[in-house]
Amino acid sequence: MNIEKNQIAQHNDTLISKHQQKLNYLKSEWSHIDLESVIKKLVDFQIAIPSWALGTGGTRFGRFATAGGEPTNLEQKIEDVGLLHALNNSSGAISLHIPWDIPQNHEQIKSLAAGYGLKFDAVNSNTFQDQPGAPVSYKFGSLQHVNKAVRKQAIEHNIEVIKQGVALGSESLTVWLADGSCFPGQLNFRTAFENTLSSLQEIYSALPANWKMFVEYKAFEPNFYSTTVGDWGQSLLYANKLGKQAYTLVDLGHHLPNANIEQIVSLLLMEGKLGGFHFNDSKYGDDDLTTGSIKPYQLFLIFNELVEGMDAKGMDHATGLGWMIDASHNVKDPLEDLLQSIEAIMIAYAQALLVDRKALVKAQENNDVVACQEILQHTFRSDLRAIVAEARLRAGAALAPLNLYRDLACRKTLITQRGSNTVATGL
Ligand code: AOS
Ligand code: ZN
Ligand code: ZN
Ligand code: ZN
Repeated sequence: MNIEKNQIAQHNDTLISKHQQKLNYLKSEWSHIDLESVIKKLVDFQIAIPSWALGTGGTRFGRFATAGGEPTNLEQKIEDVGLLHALNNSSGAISLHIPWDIPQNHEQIKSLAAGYGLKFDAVNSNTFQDQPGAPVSYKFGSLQHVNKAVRKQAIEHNIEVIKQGVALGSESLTVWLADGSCFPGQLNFRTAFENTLSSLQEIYSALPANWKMFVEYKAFEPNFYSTTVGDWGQSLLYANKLGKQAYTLVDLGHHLPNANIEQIVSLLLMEGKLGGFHFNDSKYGDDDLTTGSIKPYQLFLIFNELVEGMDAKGMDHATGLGWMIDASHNVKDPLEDLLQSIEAIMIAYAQALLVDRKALVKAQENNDVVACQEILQHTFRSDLRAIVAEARLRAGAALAPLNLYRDLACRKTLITQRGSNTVATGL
C-alpha cells in the first residue's frame, strides 16, 4: 500500500494551526538556541528498520499473529518500510537478515527500495539456527565451535552474507553470535575466544574496504552460563584485535540489569570503536520492547553522550554510526510499534541536541551537582514533540504519523492485499 502526497497534505492541514501554536511556544522558550540547525539535524536523522520486526513476533510459548497482512517476502517488507518512511521520513533504511530474507534479483530489489527512498543498512548473518539441509549443526556454537567443519560453515555463511550485502549496496555486516555455554566446564573459555577470533578474522578479511563489521554482544540467552561475546569488553577485545573496520554494536537489551549503558557508549565512542545501535527497551533482559516504552530517561542519557561525544570528534550525527531498531514482540501491530519506537528515538535525540552544553561543562567544573541534574532534566522534562513534528513537516511527512496510519486504516488495506493469515519469516 502506498500513501499519496495529498493524503499527507490533507492530514497536515487539519493539524497545522495547533502545531504552529506549539512550535511558536517552543521557539520563544528556546530562543537562545539555534532551533533551525536542530530541525535540520532531525530531518537528516534516519533509523534503519529490521526486516524481522515487520511481522508479529513470538515467544517460545507461541505466536499470535494478531496483526494480519504481514509481509511474506522481501518485496513486501520493503513496501512496509516504505510506508513507515512516507509517514515519518525517519526510517529511510532497512536491515536485512540472511537467510530469513533471500534477495533473488538484486537490481530489482535495489530499485524497488530506491523508489521508496530506502537504503540497505547492515546485513545480519544467522549462525544461531540450523538451516534445512545444513551439513553440520550449530547446537554447540558456530564461530567458537570445537569442530573446524562447523566453524568453516559459519565463516562461509558470513562471507555469503557480505556478498549479498555488496549486491544491494549495504556497507556493514552485523555479527551476533548465540555462541556460549549452558553449564560450567562445558567450554574452555580461552579456546572458545581464540576460535571465535580466528573465525572472525577470516570473515573480516572478506570485507570490502569501505565496509564495517559490527560485533554485537549479549549477556545471556540462548546460552545461560557463558556467552562468548558476552559484554562490551569482550566485543571491544575482538574489535581491537580485528582492526580498523571492526566496531562494537550496542543492543540496549543485551546488558545485565542496571548496567550504565550511557557510560559504555561514551567510552566506546571515545575509543573510536562504537559502531552502532540496536534500539529497543526492556524491563528485565532482552525483552526487545518498543524503544522508550520503559526507560525513556536512559534513552535520553544515551543520546546525551552520543551528541556530546560525536560533536567532540566532529562526527556527522546521521552517518557517523549505524542506527538500527531491533524489536520483536507479541501484542502490537508491528508497524504501529515501529512508529512509536522511531518517535521515541527522535524525541530523545532532540532532547540531547537542546542540552545547554556550556552551562553543563561549567557546572561540572564547579562540582555543582544540583545544576548538572537541572540542566539535563530541563530538556528531558520539556515537551519537544512539536520540534520533531516540524522536522517531519518540512520533509513532506506527516505531523502525526501514527494517527494518519490509523485514519487511513493501513492495516486493513494490508490485510485486504495480503490476507489475514500471514506469518512473517523470522523470530
Ligand atoms: C539477538 O538477541 C540479537 O539482538 C541480534 O541482533 C539478532 O540477530 C536479531 O535479533 C535478529 O535475530
Ligand atoms: Zn540485536
Ligand atoms: Zn534486543
Ligand atoms: Zn537481542
